[in-house]
Amino acid sequence: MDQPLGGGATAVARAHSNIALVKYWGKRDAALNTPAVGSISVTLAALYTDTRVTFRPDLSGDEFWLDGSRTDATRVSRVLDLVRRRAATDRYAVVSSTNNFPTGAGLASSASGFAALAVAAAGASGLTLADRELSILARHGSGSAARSIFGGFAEMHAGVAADGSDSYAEQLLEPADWPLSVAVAITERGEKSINSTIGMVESAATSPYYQAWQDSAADDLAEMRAAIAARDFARLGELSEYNCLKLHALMLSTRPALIYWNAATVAAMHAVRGLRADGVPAYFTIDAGPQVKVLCLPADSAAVRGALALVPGVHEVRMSALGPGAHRLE
Ligand code: 2P0
Repeated sequence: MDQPLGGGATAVARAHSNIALVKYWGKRDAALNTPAVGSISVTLAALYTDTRVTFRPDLSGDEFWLDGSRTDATRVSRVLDLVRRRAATDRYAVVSSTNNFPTGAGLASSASGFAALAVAAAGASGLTLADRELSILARHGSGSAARSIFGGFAEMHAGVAADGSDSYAEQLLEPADWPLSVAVAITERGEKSINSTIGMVESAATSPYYQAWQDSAADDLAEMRAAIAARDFARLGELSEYNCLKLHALMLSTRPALIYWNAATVAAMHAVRGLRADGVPAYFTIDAGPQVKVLCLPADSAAVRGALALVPGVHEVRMSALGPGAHRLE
């Protein structure tokens, strides 16, 4: 089947992926897709999604094309339904997205994807939405996408409101306020085995550590905010590793177990600890997938990249600076 051409109201947007330093895992309300805990992330310049949205009068449903293949549009329609209600239109849309990195492999394609969708859909429907409203809209697609509306450092608030109106992200720092580098060690190119949306529901239902995960989130968020405000890289890095390993302890204690690591993931973690032993401040973090992201200072980028490239099973190392927020491309 050929991808249909435009002919309606169109907008194109780019949003960058992000990685959480204090992580989101667990939902407060599944229907509103509000998180159980807040999170803090950095937006990555090197990884992004471009999305075109065209609302057309001749469609009987939404169409979603991802990297040129027709894909299930259920989650995309959840976001588009909110845009249609606000814009008072009943037109369906053709959505076409391309990622400049492997989809679904733990590189946060849902974060950049739904942030780009929120901005493009609002634009194509003629709505002018504030960043906070765009963040809420993106959250309905994917919790982590709420953070990708913003560049640099962003914090997602879990919120307490029953309608989800206080569950959005905000910017903490612009990228230029504290330039950091992130190395992404790709240890597997295929799709991950357990999707995060399902995995986090299983953790909440079965892990004896889930309550402790929720109870300790506020302390981690407060400490991370303080580390960012003080530009204290060692504190930021140490806390990122701690929060990451705490998340993976929660995943490992889920029944059935969520084991996202492969052998190269573990080898890369040891390589990062080896760098630190040699005096290079570098810290890892890992999401719901086997890739290892390493935070470092720009001056140490080459040393970090070189060390990761030598790890058996690492296919590729991509370097990234901190990136901008989601924006229109026209
Ligand atoms: C995060 N992750 O904070 C955490 C760390 C993965 C591990 O957000 O169900 O794809 O779409 O809201 O955003 C992955 O979860 O989940 C995620 P949904 P999402 O980045």
